[in-house]
Amino acid sequence: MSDATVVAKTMRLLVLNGPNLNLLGLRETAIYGRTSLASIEADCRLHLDRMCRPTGQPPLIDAEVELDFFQSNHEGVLVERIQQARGVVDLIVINPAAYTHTSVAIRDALLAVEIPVIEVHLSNIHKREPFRHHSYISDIAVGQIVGLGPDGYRFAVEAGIRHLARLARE
Ligand code: CA2
Repeated sequence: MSDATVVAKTMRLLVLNGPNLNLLGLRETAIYGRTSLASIEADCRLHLDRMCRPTGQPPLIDAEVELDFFQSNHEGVLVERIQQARGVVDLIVINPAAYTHTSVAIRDALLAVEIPVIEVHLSNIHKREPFRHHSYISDIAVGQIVGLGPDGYRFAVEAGIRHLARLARE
């Protein structure tokens, strides 16, 4: 184990996905690509496994990581899932999809549970229509990852773990 190795308790991450992301890989592939949400989840799990158990080098983290993926097309269901996370989830990665640009309810729920948030978008919302430039989440998030396609989720999960590790060291 090297100095860079982080020793921490179990880290519990929740990856939330908003409306229509269940259609990923099936429709609008020119914008959102051909990768399904199930593949994105599998990729995140594989990446986590490599972070925890790399071959031939010390692990980046020496902790158990629990990863929960959840998608809903309904604002209230997402709000309830966020509320349930209070006290049992350490960090939320969220792609609120269209609710990014409309939902004060999701913003308020994230603020209420006091869980750090990383916002992720497949497309670069800042290069798209003006109505997508504003996010109700970005100013309450630890950070925002946009425009990197499915890889953005893997980066967000890794960034989340590094953020929790920094908090644990403080
Ligand atoms: O780029 C992103 O990740 C978005 O959050 C995707 C949302 C969009 O409203 C945001 O402005 C940016 C749309 C998700 C819709 O996903 C679909 C996937 C396949 C087919 C149709 C829609």
